[in-house]
Amino acid sequence: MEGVPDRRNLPPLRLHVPEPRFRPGDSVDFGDLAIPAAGTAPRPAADAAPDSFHDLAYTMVRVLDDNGQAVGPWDPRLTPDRLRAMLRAMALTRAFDERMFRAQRQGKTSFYMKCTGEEAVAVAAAFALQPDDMCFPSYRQQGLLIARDWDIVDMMNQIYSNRGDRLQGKQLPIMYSVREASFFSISGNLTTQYPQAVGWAMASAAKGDTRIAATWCGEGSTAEGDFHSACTFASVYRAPVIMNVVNNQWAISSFSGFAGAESTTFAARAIGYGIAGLRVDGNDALAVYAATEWAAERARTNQGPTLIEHFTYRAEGHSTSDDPSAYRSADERSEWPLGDPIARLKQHLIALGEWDDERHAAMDLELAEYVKAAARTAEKNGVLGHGMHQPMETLFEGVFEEIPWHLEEQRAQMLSEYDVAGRPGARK
Ligand SMILES: Cc1ncc(C[n+]2csc(CCOP(=O)(O)OP(=O)(O)O)c2C)c(N)n1
Ligand SMILES: [Mg+2]
Repeated sequence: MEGVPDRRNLPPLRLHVPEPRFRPGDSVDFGDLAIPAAGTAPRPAADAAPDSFHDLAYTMVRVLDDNGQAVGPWDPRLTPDRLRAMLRAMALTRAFDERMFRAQRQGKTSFYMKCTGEEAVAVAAAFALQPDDMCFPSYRQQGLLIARDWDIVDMMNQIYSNRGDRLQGKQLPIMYSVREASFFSISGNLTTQYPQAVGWAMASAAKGDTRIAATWCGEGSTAEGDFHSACTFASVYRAPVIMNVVNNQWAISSFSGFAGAESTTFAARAIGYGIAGLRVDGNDALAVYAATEWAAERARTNQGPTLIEHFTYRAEGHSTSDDPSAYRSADERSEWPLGDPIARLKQHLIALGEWDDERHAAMDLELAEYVKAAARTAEKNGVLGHGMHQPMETLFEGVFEEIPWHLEEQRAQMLSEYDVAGRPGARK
């Protein structure tokens, strides 16, 4: 054809389809993973321009070294009491996860999601934020509520969708909503919390308030359009918000390569938007604390948003509906070079002479008993399969301020056809 160049010598075009490095049965070697030594990343002034520290999006802010010492400019210099409180909140989060996972296997709830190995990401951030800073989490930051001392019986009531459930069984288990703890309703629709957090932060600034927002999403969720529109708004209006990307390397069964991890870091997403970007060792509670504290100071002093990638590893299944042995090597967890966040903070406290194995074992025992007792209390309000826990008519409440006529009609019809226990047959 005229005008079309002769391309016979060109190679055929090829599509690149990412493939995870290790599949079930493969032996795992993370030896070539670039992990900078603790203490090597510089700490810019909180009012430094975002384009003056692009390197921080490619390295890793790390405080705890292999011997459990806190080193370098990011050491937040917390008191032993604060460190112990943080350790306890992380251990409680894990104990809570264990108990609720078991409750799901016992048929007491339909669904649960653990955050094993990622406890530092939520707990250390909660410690670095003010208690009334507004959090817009994903489903894997239960550690925020626990670190804010929210009643775990209340959390369990939601998981059991029982009589004590403040959400009246209208949300999937674990999708908490706690206004009193400045904890925004979790949504199952990935990344919707990002533009919501940015919008909330913009409103806080527009009103001349002093509270900032923080939000979390997984690395897989950065592929959502919502992530990118949130970054644009945050950058343009310099919204007082901290945007956390929890890179646990898996999005159910698809690995981080499908969200772009083969080409660059998730922290580097910040650079294109002119946002401050940090890449942090997510299994190092002190690094997470220091990065959050620094980002919060930027937000509070009108320096604008910060995007923090927390490099971590999802140690267990995506949820109780998942079986990771079907798609990844079982050795990944044990070979993961950044270790376990609880073990690392424990090691640090022991190195300081402020903790020991006996006290740790006693704490674990006490926390296991504590969550067991809480579960018993919550279970008195009902569990899955034990009939209706909320009056059926509440099904129609809480969405519209005034129930529209067509829903009112449906409610009346339902009440005429079902008894109070939800069985067919009109109420007496
Ligand atoms: C918009 C949307 N797409 C897909 C899903 C199904 N889904 C639920 S969780 C998930 C994986 C998310 O992975 P990631 O963002 O890495 O978070 P992680 O679970 O690892 O914490 C997917 C695909 C969903 N809930 N919402
Ligand atoms: Mg993930």
